Amino acid sequence: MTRHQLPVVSTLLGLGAIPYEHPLFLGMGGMHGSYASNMALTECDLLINFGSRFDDRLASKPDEFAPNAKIVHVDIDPSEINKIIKVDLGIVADCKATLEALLDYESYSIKHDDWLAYCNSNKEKHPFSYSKDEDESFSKPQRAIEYIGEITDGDAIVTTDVGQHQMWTAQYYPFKSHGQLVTSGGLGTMGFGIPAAIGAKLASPDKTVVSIVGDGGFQMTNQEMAILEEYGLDIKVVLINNGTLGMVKQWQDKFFNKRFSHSVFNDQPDFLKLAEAYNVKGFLIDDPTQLEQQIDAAFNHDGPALIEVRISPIEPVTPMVPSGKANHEMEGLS
Ligand SMILES: Cc1ncc(C[n+]2csc(CCOP(=O)(O)OP(=O)(O)O)c2C)c(N)n1
Repeated sequence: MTRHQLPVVSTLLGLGAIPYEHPLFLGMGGMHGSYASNMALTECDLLINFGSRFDDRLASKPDEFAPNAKIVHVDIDPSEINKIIKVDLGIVADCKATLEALLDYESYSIKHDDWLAYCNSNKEKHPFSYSKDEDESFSKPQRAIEYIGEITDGDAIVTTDVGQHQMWTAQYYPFKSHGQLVTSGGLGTMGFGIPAAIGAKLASPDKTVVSIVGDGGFQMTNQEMAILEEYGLDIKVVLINNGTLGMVKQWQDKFFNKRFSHSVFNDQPDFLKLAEAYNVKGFLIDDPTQLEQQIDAAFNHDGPALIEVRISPIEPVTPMVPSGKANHEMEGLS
């Protein structure tokens, strides 16, 4: 990418393949992707897809996906080629080998300074951003994740459940290398975060392992906290508590006439007591002014911790390409 100065858009599962801070990285594309990524997908004249399957979160409206582009699709699985997007060139191959082979094209050169400048200007035009709550009674999930990114220097292994917190993690944690984000992608496995973090910590005991989970998903596998004590695993579980099945509620709000069916928890257990029962130290963040301080305390604690971050039940993930719309039809841009 660097040699040919090609801007890069990532899918959820590809995050980290190129560091967030890399000047050629435009961000995640698709439904909750960045403006710069979605405009690049929409306006590029050559798109080379390495190993992603054009799923409905990236190509919500296949007929209008990358409408101006010649499309090349490199994938190890022949059944992926021409499955969702008809491509101009399909290459059934190992992506790494294909990328290495491309390095041989020393003499290949294209001039696209204007295109690069345009892509970069889009990064500045609409970066991911969030506003402060007007009454300031809730913490911002984006800030919590951004801050965890700062104190872990973007170097932690981060696992998630499924939902809004997963998308905020994708948007705000500054991943540096591939494999750092462990999330279930298209399988949409709620409750994946803590078990995945256990596996990650056992495999990489020297890494900081953070599990960012929703209050819905947490209630599916929180009993796995027993393993943290049993195996002495220092994992920080960050529970983004909006008192709702947030992603479902966001869709009900936007597309289903605000019929909040079965998506709001009227009662919740005391999550900190639950953690205590498993000998996991609990930290409650119910005052946004204490956010950084409490996160510091939890990360400085020698042992597993549950950090419950209380956020607004109506905080949406933005921007958003509504289901069935083309990528340039993002809503909620800052
Ligand atoms: C087992 C399972 N049931 C239902 C869903 C559909 N689903 C996707 S996101 C979501 C809400 C998740 O809520 P929560 O864990 O609180 O996370 P939030 O969206 O609030 O961050 C649901 C129910 C799913 N992916 N998996």
